[in-house]
Amino acid sequence: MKTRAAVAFEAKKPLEIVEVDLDGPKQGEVLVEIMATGICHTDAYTLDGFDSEGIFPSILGHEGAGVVREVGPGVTSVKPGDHVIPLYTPECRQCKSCLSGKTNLCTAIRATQGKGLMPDGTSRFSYKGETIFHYMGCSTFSNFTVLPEIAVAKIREDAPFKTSCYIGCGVTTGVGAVVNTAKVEPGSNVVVFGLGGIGLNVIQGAKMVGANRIIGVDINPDREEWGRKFGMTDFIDAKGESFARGASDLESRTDTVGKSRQEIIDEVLKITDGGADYTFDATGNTEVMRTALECCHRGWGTSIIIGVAEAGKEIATRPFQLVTGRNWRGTAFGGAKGRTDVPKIVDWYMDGRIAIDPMITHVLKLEEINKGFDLMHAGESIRSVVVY
Ligand code: NAD
Ligand code: AHE
Ligand code: ZN
Repeated sequence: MKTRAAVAFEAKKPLEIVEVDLDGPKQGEVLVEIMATGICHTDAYTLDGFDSEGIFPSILGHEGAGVVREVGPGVTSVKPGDHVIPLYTPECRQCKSCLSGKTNLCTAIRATQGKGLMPDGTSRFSYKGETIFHYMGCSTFSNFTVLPEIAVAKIREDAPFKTSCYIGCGVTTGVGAVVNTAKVEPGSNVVVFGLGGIGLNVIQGAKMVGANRIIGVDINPDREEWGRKFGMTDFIDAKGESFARGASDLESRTDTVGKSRQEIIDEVLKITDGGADYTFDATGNTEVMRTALECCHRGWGTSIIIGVAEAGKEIATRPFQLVTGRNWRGTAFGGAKGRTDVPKIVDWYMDGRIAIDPMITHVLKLEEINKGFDLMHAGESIRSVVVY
């Protein structure tokens, strides 16, 4: 079949809207009509050439919601008409990782997924006879896409696509980092670095579990108002007055201007009487990751890395930070087991336990998708969503 898609033909070039060819679902696969997709910073990071797994030409997008239109042979868990959220972290319930009960990082199809291919080693997408690669196993920037059955979560039919697509990454990642990975206890002091599409969800997760002080840190002062809407109690303006509106991402990813790491650490230590119980990096900046670790309370504080760092970047700290009881951990997809946990998070949203609607700041047509990336880079959007 033919489908409209925004194709990333090359790194660092705008997406192009074209009609691509899509082969139907094979054994264990489903065809999904994507109704809406969010634009996550990880899509921008791959498009900008920072992803060591980035492959072009490809169809990006991994934060979608849609309807199953066709199933391939052997598919038993979903049927045409079911509403689903694609999962970049699948849940096969059979691999060593799934059976361990210790991780959400299902390994059943990770190797082919990282190469932009379906589990049988081929792509379903092509354009003028040339292969177009899948992305994160999802490719939600295509109106129709093919996914393995183990990479879709069936959700309730009354959940709106326009907002529930955000559960496909940002909401689950942020809230899940608090609930599943850190397991933040009521009364804890929490610091969140980066108050964007992910960080604001960390804040609302921390509020939901009854955290005490919830401190937000950002280089964009406009994010103070956003953080307070979702439960932030204190804000640290990391860049002070030197933040230039419209600064490029790369520029904003350095901390050479504005507050020093030590100044930020000192402020956190003062507010929390010695350090935070939990800190979260939602920036992808390795210097910020270090600051986040060093803001933790001696003896027990835990820092969770959510942000995805550019290829080649490494984290560093004095080993003494860990010797003296700080913990450094990371999380992918908020530690959520997709097929099991995503329908529950949709319920939390529909029951009003978590908010999504106010974070969808821009609704775009597929033809306007590049504007979504521009808004993100300019710090003007929280989440842009493309509605097909
Ligand atoms: P975003 O662009 O919406 O938000 C990033 C925020 O960080 C912005 O508010 C920006 O002003 C702020 N920021 C940038 N540099 C900073 C600095 N030096 N100090 C303080 N704040 C700074 O991005 P997002 O969609 O929220 O994604 C955030 C990060 O999380 C990205 O790296 C993304 O790739 C990653 N991510 C990881 C997972 C996962 O499963 N681990 C899932 C989704 C996204
Ligand atoms: N491809 C990158 C790593 C990218 C990465 O860490 N992705 C996160 C999800 S970000 C969603 O917005 C993730 O789930 N990682 C676990 C995994 O298996 O990919 C690189 O560095 O090569
Ligand atoms: Zn994402």
